[in-house]
Amino acid sequence: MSTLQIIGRSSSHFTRLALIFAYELDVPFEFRAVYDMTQLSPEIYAGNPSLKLPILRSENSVLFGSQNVCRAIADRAQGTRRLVWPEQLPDERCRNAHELVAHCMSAQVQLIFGTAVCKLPPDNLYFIKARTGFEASLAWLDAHLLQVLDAHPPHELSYFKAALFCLMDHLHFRETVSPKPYPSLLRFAEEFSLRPSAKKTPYRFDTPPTS
Ligand SMILES: N[C@@H](CCC(=O)N[C@@H](CS)C(=O)NCC(=O)O)C(=O)O
Repeated sequence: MSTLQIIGRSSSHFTRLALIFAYELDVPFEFRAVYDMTQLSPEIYAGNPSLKLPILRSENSVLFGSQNVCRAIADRAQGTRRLVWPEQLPDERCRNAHELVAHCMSAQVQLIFGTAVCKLPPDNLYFIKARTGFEASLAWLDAHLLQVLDAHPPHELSYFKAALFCLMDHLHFRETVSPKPYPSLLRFAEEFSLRPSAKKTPYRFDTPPTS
């Protein structure tokens, strides 16, 4: 295999984060879609035993998880674009913000997989608690966003910002909690959506080729 492969779904916010890094850093790749997330065989997920996406596959390695994938893409980049990783964010507010974005992304998966895919009752405490924590985390992020953005060191691409964009845009694509009560987050996402990497990666459901 000569080309780097990103294995994921065009409808997935974790996958989009990897795709945005690849486009921003001009790293060539081939996209391989996983069509059915109810499958239980790790081979469907490029050998990822957690049965999760995305995965980055090259000739001699397989990497699991969006942050690993983004870092490996950055390692292959030729250019000199300045990046900011979570550990380079300078204070506790920023670190909490990163944690809450990661939490919200996982809560979004929990709600979609539990209620939309598996048709479990949304009024179960398991989902009510997930939704409550999700909304409170978004409210916290909305209240602190400007300070977190201001605290970023100079950069062209921030993992935190790319992840927050993928999360916020996903709330329009798959309804779990409403994005409307969070004006700062909405404004931020609208601005990020103008980047070519965001325009190239709109959420959509992949359809298997017909033979
Ligand atoms: N920690 C992982 C989480 C990945 C994740 O939850 N991906 C979702 C797709 S957006 C998934 O695989 N969902 C299927 C499931 O939870 O069964 C990462 O950062 O990549």
